[in-house]
Amino acid sequence: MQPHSRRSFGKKLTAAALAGGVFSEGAVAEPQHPKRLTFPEGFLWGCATASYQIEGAVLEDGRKPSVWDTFSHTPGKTHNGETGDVADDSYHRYKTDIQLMKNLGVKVYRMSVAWPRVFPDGTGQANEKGINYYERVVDELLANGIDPYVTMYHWDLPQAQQDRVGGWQSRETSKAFADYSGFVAKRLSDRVHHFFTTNELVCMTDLAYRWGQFAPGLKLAAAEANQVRHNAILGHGMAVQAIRASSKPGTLVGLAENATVYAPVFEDDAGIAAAQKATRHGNAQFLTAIMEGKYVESYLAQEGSAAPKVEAGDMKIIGSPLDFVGLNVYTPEYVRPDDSPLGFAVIPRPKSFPHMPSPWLFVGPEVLYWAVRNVSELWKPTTLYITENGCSSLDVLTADGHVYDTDRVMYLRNHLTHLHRAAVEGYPIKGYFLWSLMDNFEWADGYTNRFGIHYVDFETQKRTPKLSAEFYRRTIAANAVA
Ligand code: PNW
Repeated sequence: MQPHSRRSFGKKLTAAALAGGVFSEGAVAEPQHPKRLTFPEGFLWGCATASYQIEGAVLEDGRKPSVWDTFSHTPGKTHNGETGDVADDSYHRYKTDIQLMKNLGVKVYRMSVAWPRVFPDGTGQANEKGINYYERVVDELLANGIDPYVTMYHWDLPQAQQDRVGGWQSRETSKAFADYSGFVAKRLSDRVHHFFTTNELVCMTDLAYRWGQFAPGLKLAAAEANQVRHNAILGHGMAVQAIRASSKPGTLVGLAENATVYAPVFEDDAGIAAAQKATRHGNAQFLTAIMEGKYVESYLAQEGSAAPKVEAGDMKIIGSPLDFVGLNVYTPEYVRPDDSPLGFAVIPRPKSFPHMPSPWLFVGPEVLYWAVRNVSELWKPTTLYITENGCSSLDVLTADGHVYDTDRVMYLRNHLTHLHRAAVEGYPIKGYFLWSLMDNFEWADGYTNRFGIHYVDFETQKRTPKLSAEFYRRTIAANAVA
């Protein structure tokens, strides 16, 4: 290779970008890079989305409202009153969206099923047209060589279920969720081999029923909110059993959980032990209870008289063995060992800690390594997936029709570098689902915070691959950080 002056190198790059070279779909000469960060053979690269965030078509084919329809239509709940009424219109454009993935070379896709399409009233009569839609999506994915991984609950609870029994405030909802999940598994498990029960327990319980930020927007007291948490993990366990009971042999079940990730500020034995203690205690109400089939003492002591009421047999259901654990990973907490009874202290975040436009999305790429390592060492799951990772960015479509999201490329490269470390150290991490395939309805933030690697013009529904899509395409092609 000829040596370049800084200036001529810069010029060349710009010229290539303007000629479309950076985004070209044709063959790209891959540099032979002897020190590439190569992933284990067969590592699965995918993208993730969720029903209410992309589908739109909220009144079509028998779908009835979910709590998110009601919430987003309530003044003051979402940015500018934005809703998922249309979103990415993926209900009609799913074939286009599957082609976006085919162009990337992804082998797996994490999607969710909208409960109110399948059981518009939460329970009772199934809606054939609703389940038929997911059958069409699954068939189209398979025809394009993409394996669907299906989430049963990505927060679109049927409004009727909320109205009838108070949603997750009642164990009636845990039971209804299991029935719905069993039905979906029965209909799809001839073609879908991986199911996730719940997505992000803290968001579907605390954010929705305790802090009022997500649908249904309630602000319950601690004891009632802890019962919501309990009903949610019970629903997860019941769904695991229902899916197993009604699916074809070989169907695998897990969940997609955004457990709080604790990274040791210093990586020595004491720091690593502190991170594990923090992981177990800090996730006691969700992942720890699920992995251990019990509430750890420190959680029960902390909650005191507000601790959840547990019926006989609940913890066994909650602890139903899983085939894999999915982790949604965004942001770390830093810990150090100390002499307190818990044995660790969380270090307060300094004001200047860098974050992406979503104010909660602090950038600490080692989060991916510690997510995998802490969970692996504590509970020894046989298979882990990263079921979400990615970032928001203030993307701008330039006059030349491109989105130069070098900030997202930076974010992804650094996170994948740390995931690579976990993979080569032998932890059982088998795949990565990037959040998200395309810009979509970002819950209470509406359409402001874009998480996609494809830019979506929400007026025209045009999808444009961002620079990060090309980064991901190259990463997948090389099975190495691009
Ligand atoms: C996850 N927080 O949500 C969800 O699973 C996705 O649906 C979502 O679009 C994505 O991450 C990006 O936000 C979260 O406030 C929402 O800490 C909020 C938080 C975390 C995750």
